[in-house]
Amino acid sequence: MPHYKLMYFNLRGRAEIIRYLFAYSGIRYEDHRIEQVDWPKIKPTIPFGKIPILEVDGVTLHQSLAIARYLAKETGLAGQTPLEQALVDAIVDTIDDFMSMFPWGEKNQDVKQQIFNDLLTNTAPGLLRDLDSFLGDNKWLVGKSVTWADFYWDVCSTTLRFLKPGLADNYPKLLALKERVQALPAIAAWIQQRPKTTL
Ligand code: GSH
Repeated sequence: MPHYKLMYFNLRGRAEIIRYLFAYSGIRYEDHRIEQVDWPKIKPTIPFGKIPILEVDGVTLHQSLAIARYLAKETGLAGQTPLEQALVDAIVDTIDDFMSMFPWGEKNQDVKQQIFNDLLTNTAPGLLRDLDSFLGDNKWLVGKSVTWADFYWDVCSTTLRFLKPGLADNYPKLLALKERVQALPAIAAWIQQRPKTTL
């Protein structure tokens, strides 16, 4: 088993999907959380200057979704066939397109609040409607077993529901999917033990 070292801030953020994959598959890893104040010193030492990164036996991977996809393939959570894998990737990218619209680093709080409100009020409903109809009456988003697309929905919607409590309340099937993910014993244990952060 390779030695895995994950580096990110002390947030769920873009690292949490990776932590879910480690938790679910029971793979040991170093969950290295850095302080914001130390970041300017660390940034120039990191290829591409962004986190999360995952060191795999000394090889540095960047891009959260590339890392997550690699782990999902290693652990059987990427989808059972190439077609399922493409569907999983498409759902993850669809959710990520939305998450990436938020100006997370905006310094002007008024501007930030205005854009966040607009996205949560006017853009989120279309995404939720589409995800709900994609899920239909199925247990999992793609195929007959859980994939990292289900994890990604849970991770991202937890943050979205922190930002706008009640978001997705009109979509009980999407909320039930969230509960199914969080009830997976290894995920439930991780949620219980993880550092409590707002984002
Ligand atoms: N698409 C990249 C991913 O998913 O990994 C985005 C990485 C990214 O923007 N990371 C942020 C970061 O490194 C934290 S969420 N911010 C510090 C900086 O840009 O200096």
